[in-house]
Formats: sequence, structure tokens, C-alpha cells
Amino acid sequence: MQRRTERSESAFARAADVLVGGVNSPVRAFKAVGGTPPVIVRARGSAITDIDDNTYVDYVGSYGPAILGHAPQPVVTAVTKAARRGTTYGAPTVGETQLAEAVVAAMDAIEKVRFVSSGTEAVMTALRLARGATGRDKIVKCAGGYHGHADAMLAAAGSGAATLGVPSSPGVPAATAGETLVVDYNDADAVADVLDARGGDVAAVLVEPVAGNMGVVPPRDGYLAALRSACDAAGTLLIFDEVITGFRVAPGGAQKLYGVRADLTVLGKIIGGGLPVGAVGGGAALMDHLAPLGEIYQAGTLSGNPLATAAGLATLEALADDGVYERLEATAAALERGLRDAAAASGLAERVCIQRVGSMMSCFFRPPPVTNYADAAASNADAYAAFFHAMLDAGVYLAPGQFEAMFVSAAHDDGDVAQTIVAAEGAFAAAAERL
Ligand code: KE4
Repeated sequence: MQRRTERSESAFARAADVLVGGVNSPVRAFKAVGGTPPVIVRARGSAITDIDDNTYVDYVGSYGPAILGHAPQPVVTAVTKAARRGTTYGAPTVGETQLAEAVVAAMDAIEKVRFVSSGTEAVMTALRLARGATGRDKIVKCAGGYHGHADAMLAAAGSGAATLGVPSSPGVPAATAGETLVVDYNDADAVADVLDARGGDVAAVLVEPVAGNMGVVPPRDGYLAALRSACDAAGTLLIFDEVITGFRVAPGGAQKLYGVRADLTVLGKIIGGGLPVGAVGGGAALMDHLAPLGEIYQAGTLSGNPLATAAGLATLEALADDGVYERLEATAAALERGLRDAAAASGLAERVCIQRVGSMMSCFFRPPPVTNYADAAASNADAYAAFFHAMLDAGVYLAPGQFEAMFVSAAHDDGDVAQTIVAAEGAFAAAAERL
């Protein structure tokens, strides 16, 4: 497909005059893959269209929220109706209660919820709640785990694993990063060792139960259960960041899929149906430490916004329909098989690593397996960039970075999968030249 790009190029140049890097979130700027990002004008179902009128099969899905596909009618109807009643009141509404009830009904470990306006804000709230409730300051996170851009989360591994974190961004005080201990994902012994040594100082272990920000990396058998046991032994809270996996990998999130309950759960993306919603949830006794019942302060002008909660509720109601998750699984499994076949056709069967959990998956340009961030970081970024651009030119829109996930939606059909596989045959050939 000969993509026209003139209008995107001029629109993006105009954006760069007033928006830093032309974007409002860095990944969108294509720095990891090069080139000019298509400037999007509309999306419907599995398709997304740019200002040059190129239409693509979309596997970014806004990095997770668009599990129903774009502009699903139930969501459009709910948001339109809500907007006619006003966009925000700064007061209690029935809609936020209904969304919270839907979350509580689906997530066994959640009895109460606090809504906020982003995943970052939800993680910030969960960390403050954990620290306030335990009286402890340290947080353990995994290298390659992304939990939003709050200072405490912008901590990289210090020298050697499980040492005090060091800032991974200018502007983060060393003292703040130093309150974060960084271990490898999928290394339960590292967490057990840290908690044995410092458990009395550690408020919480925070983990993406299925890693989605180093590419898709599933938990090893027993890993999540081992974290649960280690936290129980140390009196440390276990926080699952399910901003991606919540309502993605199962109606009850990764907790339902793997049978391990978290003390606090962070949600976002899908529960907002494409509008700004984040949430932290947990047992009532723990959650009631938050103001106004408890002493731990947290607030937000647009938290529980009527449009956002209407979009979220319509999304969760649509996901509750019979067969949705079965269809997501069938489509994603067919796509995975097709991608594996396309890779093999280019002689890459043993030189790429495709990993999938439900309707989220990644293709790493390195031999399998990928079990942690160090494995993921050893992928060939040039090969990914070649694959990405070949797919884009063939009408398939992937995330512009190796460390993101591909998301299949309920709107993707057999035709989309067939088009994607044909595109992948050429794209793997292009990538093979870089490997
Ligand atoms: P937001 O603040 O972006 O709503 O959520 C932060 C967050 C928290 N936890 C997890 C597991 C997440 O994946 C995210 C955000 N994910 C990225 C995609 N890797 C959002 C895309 C972006 O940064 O533009």
C-alpha cells in the first residue's frame, strides 16, 4: 500500500510548535521506530484512519482501553446521553456507584473502590494508602514494570538487583527513588530475599501480574503465588497493577486467571471505556483509611466523572455479554498462529519470540523465551522498527515500540486477521534483513 503522509507530516509539524514533541504522551512520537506518526482523525471498530485517509487495522487500541473496538455503539450512546445531562458536577452520582458495583462484582478481592482520572493517579493513591496503612515507606517494584509517571515509580535498579532505586528521570529526587527497591520480574526469590532482609520497612510489593510494558511477559508458574506468600510472611501488602490486565485477560483480571488475590488492585484503561478513569480497590478495612473516612488524603476534581463512568459502565456491561471473552481468545489465538507461521516462512521461527496472554500479545525480535526486562531489552530494536514500518505501510497499526503490547478487540474479525498475516509475511522478511 502506498501510504500518503503529507497531511500527517504538516499536521504533526504544526503540533510540534505548541505541544512538546507534538504529543501529549512520549510513545506517540515514534522516537523508538522513527518516522512521522499518522495523525488520526477517526476510528470505528477495528479500523483507525489518519488525516491522509489511510485506514489501518488497529492493534494499539489506545494502549488497552478499546477492548470493544472503537466507537462501540453502547459507549457512544451512554456518553451522548450523559453529556446532555451535564459533563461534571463535583458531586455524588448514581453512575459512579454503578461502575464501582460492576468492579466489585467482577473482582473478588475488591470490596470498595476509589475512582481517579488516570492509572498514574491510581498507582499514586495505592502507594500512599499502602504506606499510610502499614506505617512503612519502602516499595518493591520490578525492572521493566511501568506503573505511570509518579516520582516513586521512576526508579531504576541501582547497582545490583534489589538495591535502593536510583532516579530514572531528571526531576525525581534521589531520596524518593531511594524508597523504591527494584527486583527482576519473575524472580520470586529476589522478592523473598528483600522481604526477609527488609520486610519490616516494605509497605508493598507492586507488580503487573502479566507484564505488559516490557512487551507481554507472562508470570512463571507459581510466581504470583510466591509473591503472595512472601508478602503475607512479611506483613507487606501485595498490589497488582491491573491497569492493562483488568477486564483484559479475564473479567476478574489476572487475579481470576491465576487465582492469586491482591491486597490492593489498580485499574484503568478498559474501566473508562476510552474516557479518563483510574481506580484503586481493595478490602473495605484497608480502603477506609482513605479520606474522608480515614486520615490518608486523596482527592480529584474530575474523579468519577459522569461521562467517564457512563463510558466505563457501558463497556463493562458489553463485556459481560455471553461469549465476548471466548471470541477475544479465538481471534487472538488465530492471530498468534498466523504470526508464528509468517515468522517461520521468513526463517525466523527460532529468532523471534511471540508471547500472548488472552487478547494481549507481543513479538520480540530475539530468540524465545522472554521472562524479564533484561531478556526483553536484548531484542533487536532495528528489526522491530523495520517490522513496524512494513506493517504500517501494509495497513496494520502496531504500537511504535518493542516494549508495548498488541491488543486484539472484540471488533477484530477474520478478515482483519487475514490482512494482518499477509502484511506480516512481508514485514518479517523486512525484519530478517536487520536480524
Ligand atoms: P496512565 O497514567 O497512562 O493512565 O496509566 C499508567 C499505567 C499504569 N499501569 C500500567 C500497567 C500501565 O500500562 C500504564 C500506562 N500504560 C502506557 C502503555 N504502556 C500508556 C501509554 C502511554 O504512556 O501513552
